Amino acid sequence: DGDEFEWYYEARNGGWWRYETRQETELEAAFAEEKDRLELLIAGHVYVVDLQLMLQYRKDQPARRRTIKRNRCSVAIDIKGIAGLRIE
Ligand code: V3L
Repeated sequence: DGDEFEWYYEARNGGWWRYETRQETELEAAFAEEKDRLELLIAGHVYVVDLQLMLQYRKDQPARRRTIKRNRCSVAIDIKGIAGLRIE
């Protein structure tokens, strides 16, 4: 299905991590609703995802940001794994 999208956050040393499926669904819904931002609970911490600037950061550590990407499934990118679980 060429109209499906996947969501990624950047790896610190190059490449991309895919968000877990449930969070991808939340991200896609927020994007469709044209929300400016949403909050996700990740490993017990609240993260802010800014859909205007397309970045995420832990709410209490806003300087440690990661770029995010909404990627069409048919477009190949350098994927390291999903939510910290390595592929390969
Ligand atoms: N989903 C899952 N875990 C996350 C996410 C997310 N959206 N955002 C941050 N973490 P920070 P390298 C990542 C984890 O940004 O060295 C990867 O998933 C984050 O996990 O400083 O970048 C890997 O597991 C990190 O463990 O707030 O390639 C790991 O980093 C922790 O939250 C190493 O990946 C702090 O991230």
